[in-house]
Amino acid sequence: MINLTNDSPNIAKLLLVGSGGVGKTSLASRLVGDKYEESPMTVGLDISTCELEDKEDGSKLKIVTFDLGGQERFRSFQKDFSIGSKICLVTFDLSRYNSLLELEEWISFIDCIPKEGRILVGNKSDLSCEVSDSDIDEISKRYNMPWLKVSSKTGENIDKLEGLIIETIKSSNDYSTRIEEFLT
Ligand SMILES: Nc1nc2c(ncn2[C@@H]2O[C@H](COP(=O)(O)OP(=O)(O)OP(=O)(O)O)[C@@H](O)[C@H]2O)c(=O)[nH]1
Ligand SMILES: [Mg+2]
Repeated sequence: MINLTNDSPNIAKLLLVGSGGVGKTSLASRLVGDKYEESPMTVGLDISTCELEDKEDGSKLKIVTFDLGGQERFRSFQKDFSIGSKICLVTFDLSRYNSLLELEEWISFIDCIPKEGRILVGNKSDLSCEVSDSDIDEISKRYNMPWLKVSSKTGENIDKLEGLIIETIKSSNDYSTRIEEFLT
């Protein structure tokens, strides 16, 4: 286990993947600035940074979010940006069943990310759900990912997601990556 101190230089790269419109950029805004605002479709990639606090010991963890545009036409150059991530939010839209099925493709895409660093996130829990808990459970078991239902709009379960992100990163043996390595 890694002991994170308040002046820890450690940075974790967090990748957000999932189909277009599932709410990845909205989720990143919640994590980064605890806010919800309409954002245009992501053209390829958005990068932002934030600090998450470990509620257990008060230590801070710097996170660089790599939010990939969900549209197919960006896929050819996005692969390089996913390299070096130790954690990935595999995101779908709870109000759109197809977005869960489309995760197959995204899971192949993130084959370079350690299996223990993947979290399945169902977004838009404030809307009426097309996806049942047993549907999510099936995917979760198939790919061995923990799962959470959240709403970027209302903020529901975002604190739980932050806790899970910190826990996942802290239990990884090698999560520190120099920022220059992200951008090469
Ligand atoms: N009701 C509701 N709407 C949401 C939520 N999160 C995002 N949205 C809406 O869903 C739409 C798409 O959100 P984005 O965050 O842009 O989706 P994205 O996954 O980043 O889309 P791409 O950049 O095209 O891949 C926007 O109109 C958001 O306002 C949520 O939790 N609840
Ligand atoms: Mg986006």
